[in-house]
Amino acid sequence: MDLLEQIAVAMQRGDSDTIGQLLRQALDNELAPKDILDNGLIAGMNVIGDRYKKHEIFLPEVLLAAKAMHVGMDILKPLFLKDEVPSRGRVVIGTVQGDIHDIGKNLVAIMLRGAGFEVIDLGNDVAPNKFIDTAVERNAKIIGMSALLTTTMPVMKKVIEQLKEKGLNGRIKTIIGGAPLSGEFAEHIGADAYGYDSVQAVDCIKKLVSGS
Ligand code: B1M
Repeated sequence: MDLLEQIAVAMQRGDSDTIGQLLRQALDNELAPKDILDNGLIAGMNVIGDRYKKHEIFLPEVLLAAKAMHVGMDILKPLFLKDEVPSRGRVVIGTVQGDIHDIGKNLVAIMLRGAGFEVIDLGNDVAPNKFIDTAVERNAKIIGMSALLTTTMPVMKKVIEQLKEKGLNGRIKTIIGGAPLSGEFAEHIGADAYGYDSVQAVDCIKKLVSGS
């Protein structure tokens, strides 16, 4: 089994100690941080998601995997931030109301900071008006929303409707992302962009900011 596979397996076991050891070993072996993230940590988490769906594992195992993911992200985070450049603009980001899944949102925030954006992270379970009030107060041009539950996806629509009601759509652009979402859903609710993953999210936000 290669190192990335070992990382994915340790993720599935929720074994934070082994994750720490394997990640340091992978970095010593000069594996790319993005490769470790995608093909180690996220690959392992995807298996957890599938097994949870099939009722082969239960919430405690998912929680352990989430903890291991945080340990891994803490190790990789400085490596994504090292190329920091002067601010490209301000982004308000959060996981929508009713939803506490924040691993993907945190990854997007890390990548955005690494690409030179100033990120105001509102955390999870964020009410629609909190996104808008913060963006207005802090003069942010972008609101980024994450949702992992199908039941919380409609909250994104509420934010976009409230922006329209306040005459702010156009001035403040929106991007949405999260496992159950799609470009079609983004179009349906009138979001300005949809990010499939953290890398695509950064590309989309660069385009939104530059107006292209
Ligand atoms: Co829960 N959970 N969970 N969970 N969980 C899912 C989402 C689920 C699909 C599992 C399953 O059934 N297979 C399912 C949702 C089903 C549905 O809605 N149809 C589910 C459920 C049901 C629940 C609970 C309701 C369980 C319960 O209590 N009975 C509960 C909900 C609590 C709540 O939110 N109110 C719950 C709780 C939890 C934990 C707390 C245990 C934990 C979260 C810990 C945390 O986030 N701090 C957890 C986890 C870990 C998962 C799975 C297994 C993994 C999610 C994850 O972190 N993936 C998940 C299964 C799955 O998604 N397949 C599942 C890794 C992460 C890197 O990917 O978040 O998709 P992701 O982010 C990606 C992209 O989506 C994108 O970029 C990221 C990087 O590539 N992206 C964006 C994300 N946000 C973006 C924003 C952007 C752009 C791109 O622009 C702004």
